[in-house]
Amino acid sequence: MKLFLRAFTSVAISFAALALVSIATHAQIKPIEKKIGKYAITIRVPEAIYAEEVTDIEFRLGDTSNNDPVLGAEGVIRAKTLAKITMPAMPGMPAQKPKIHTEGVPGDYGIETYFPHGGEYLVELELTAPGETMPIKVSFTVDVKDAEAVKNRKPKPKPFFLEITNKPVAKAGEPTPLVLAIREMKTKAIVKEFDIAHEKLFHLIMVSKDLGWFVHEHPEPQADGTFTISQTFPAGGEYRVFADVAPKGAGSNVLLTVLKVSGDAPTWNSMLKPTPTTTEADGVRAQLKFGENPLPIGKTTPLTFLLTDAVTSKPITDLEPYLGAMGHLLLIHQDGQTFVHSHPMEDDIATAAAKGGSVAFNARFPKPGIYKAWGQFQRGGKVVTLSFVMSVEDKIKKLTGK
Ligand SMILES: [Cu+2]
Repeated sequence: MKLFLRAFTSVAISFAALALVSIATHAQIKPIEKKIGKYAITIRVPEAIYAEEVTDIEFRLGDTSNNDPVLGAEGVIRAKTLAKITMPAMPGMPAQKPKIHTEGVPGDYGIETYFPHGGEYLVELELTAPGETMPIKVSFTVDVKDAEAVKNRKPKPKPFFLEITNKPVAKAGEPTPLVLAIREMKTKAIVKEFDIAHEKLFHLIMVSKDLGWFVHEHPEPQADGTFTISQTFPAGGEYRVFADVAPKGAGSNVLLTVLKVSGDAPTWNSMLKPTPTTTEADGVRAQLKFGENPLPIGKTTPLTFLLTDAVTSKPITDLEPYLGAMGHLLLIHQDGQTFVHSHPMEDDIATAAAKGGSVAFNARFPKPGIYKAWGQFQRGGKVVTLSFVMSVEDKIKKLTGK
């Protein structure tokens, strides 16, 4: 009853009848209303949207020149509809262009979306009513909660999954051929079309379970939709295989599978402990600067790599674009499963700063814990990888001791 009242009072009287219909099928709605010319657009976004699951956003296109005193604006059927979803804070992310379907009520439409991680997304709609030549454009933002935001919440299935189709018998120290397929969850069909993100169709990130070993590769696309690569794993154990892909029109998707490798245990230190914020590799020293300290949970926050020459301490000024950006940052939680989305800042100011050795990224930590970060930059045609381990603490938990 409470829900009913809240939904009822927040909807304009002319939409009351419509709200009743919606409540029957969707318990939690928060309508956004826009009026453009004679058209009224009502957007119904679920009150809580979570990342990593398919979500239905509905909208209604009404013609207010045909107003019914009870039902409100007459629903416009057979409108041409286009939707585009982007994340303004992460400009390099491929856009989602989800299909729009019609709902049972005339004038009602629905978009099936998938948000890869928490944050604020921009939804842009272009709607052309029959008889109109120009589309009406509506945009609104949706705040998506991290998949981890609520404990013990049963996640809905993702739209795609990653499979190593050749089921390799992997032995440490020996090249292992991997045949990778992205499949649709519903039909199990292999996805054959992808949008390019940062110059590649498929970013393959493989880590040992303890995050001590890391590679970022780009497997070769094959005619049947699979991707192939040969990889030599350094030690026995479990490896996490992440595919960062954008099936055509579906936006960014990070998919995970596990590969077991036989052989001797790693010789590296598998303890994951926070490291100093300065590190060196290949003659480059990196100092990591947090935009906020402590690092926030569930909020997009800047992380900057200040790169200097390890010998002269002078700023690095000869960075080359690597995969279409001045740097790339990958972050994985200590659970070996939670992949943090981070993107280089790509505006003019950030690009100019990067030429002076200060490379800024946006990242979003979905939950507390220890994270390992790998920053990748290119100099003289060679990729330099600089890694850090950092702790992201639950501030509330720390204060209250709970
Ligand atoms: Cu890549």
